[in-house]
Amino acid sequence: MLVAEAARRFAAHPVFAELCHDLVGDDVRLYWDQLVYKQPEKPRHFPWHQDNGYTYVEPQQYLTCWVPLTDTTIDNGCPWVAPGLHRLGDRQSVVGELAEERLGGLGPLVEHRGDLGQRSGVEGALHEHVSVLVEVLDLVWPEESQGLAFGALPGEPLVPGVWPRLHAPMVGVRPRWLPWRAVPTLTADQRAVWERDGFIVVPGFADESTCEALMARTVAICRAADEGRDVGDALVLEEPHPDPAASRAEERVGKVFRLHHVPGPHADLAHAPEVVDLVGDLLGPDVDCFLSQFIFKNRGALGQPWHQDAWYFRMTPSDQVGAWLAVTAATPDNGPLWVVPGSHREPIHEVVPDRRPGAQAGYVEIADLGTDGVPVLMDPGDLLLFHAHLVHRSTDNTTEEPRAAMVLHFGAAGTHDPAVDPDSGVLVAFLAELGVHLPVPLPAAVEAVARAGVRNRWVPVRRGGLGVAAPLSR
Ligand SMILES: O=C(O)CCC(=O)C(=O)O
Repeated sequence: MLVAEAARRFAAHPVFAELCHDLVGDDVRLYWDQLVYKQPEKPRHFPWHQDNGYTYVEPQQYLTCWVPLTDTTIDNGCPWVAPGLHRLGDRQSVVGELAEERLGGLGPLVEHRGDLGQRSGVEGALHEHVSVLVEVLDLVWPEESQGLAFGALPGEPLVPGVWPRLHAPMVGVRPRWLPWRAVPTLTADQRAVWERDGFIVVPGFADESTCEALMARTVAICRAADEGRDVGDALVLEEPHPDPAASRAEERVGKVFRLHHVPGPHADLAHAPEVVDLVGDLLGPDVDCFLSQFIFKNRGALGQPWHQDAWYFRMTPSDQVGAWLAVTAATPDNGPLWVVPGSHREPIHEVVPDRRPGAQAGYVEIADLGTDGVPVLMDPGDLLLFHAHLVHRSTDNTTEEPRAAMVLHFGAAGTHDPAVDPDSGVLVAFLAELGVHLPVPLPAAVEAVARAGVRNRWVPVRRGGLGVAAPLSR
């Protein structure tokens, strides 16, 4: 699993994570993997056994996922199981005997295969992965079907929602628990640039299909909202002055918020190991995503004036990280971001309200900045990571085509966010600082609306240095 990328993706498939969460617990690691290849006409009988007889893991709380890569029949060596004997504990030496005696025989697993597959949804979800897996595994371990075993790590507290940890196969009789990472994280150069400038650009970060999926789902949400259909928790914000010639719903939308906890491409991006590991390098082992917005900047739309995200966030600590993914190109004329390198070391600036006709409600501006900053021109798929104190803006879109970006904001778990503080007094004071004055005492209905806000959920994406699985569509 550590060697082959396709094998790693296979083992990290959300279907396994979901099954593990349901059957083992929340903090589940992959501790063993093996390919078993049964050569034709070379019978290799594996006697009755219990896997825990081989693992020496405490607690004996684990799940083996046995995935057939070829059709599995009685004649070609399918697994056989003794139903119910899992309740008898560790009886390795007598399991065969007990099965014969108490159950009147043992059934082959093959009889249940289709039904089990259908019930758990495994078959469909894995279908696309199997061919690539077979191909890669042929190269890596030409001799050996695929078995994966997942278990809780002994002696560690259970943390909700943690991905399986992948580690090397057992050495001797004791498993070695090794943390595993899907992709390289920040290089020394990137870290140095981050320290110096407060932002880094990762070219070619996301592929075309990721950008297309983000765009397609957001367009679908805009159209559904426009037709009065249910869009779940997503919040669609119209442009204050849309182009009068705009015909499609998405051409009248400025931003769509609250996407990172809804199963789909936005949440997948927020949980992607590539994103989470990079951001985790900056924020530590326990990271949450607290804000998501898809920004359309349609023909003629205004940009956002100079500001620091920390002004809007008011969090403690205030070192959040923004991830701005270019879904379309960001060109000099279509309203790219502009940044002031090094400004992440500055405190939060004073601001004045943005009074331009057509500006989004609530925009503020750092007036008299005294610098022009630099534009960040990007190709589709490029990623900008930036510090919450970095002074930045975006300019107007003077082209005919929309400029689009998917923006996620991450913070260290445990950060104090006044927007979600249970004390309504804190919420009222926070909103007052942003210029939104609510009545005190706060009526329940007003509080509910204020709490919905644009950021209403802190969603774990990394715990203990490991990625947390994205929510699955049911
Ligand atoms: O993408 C834009 O036009 C502005 C985004 C921005 O400044 C922000 O998310 O803080």
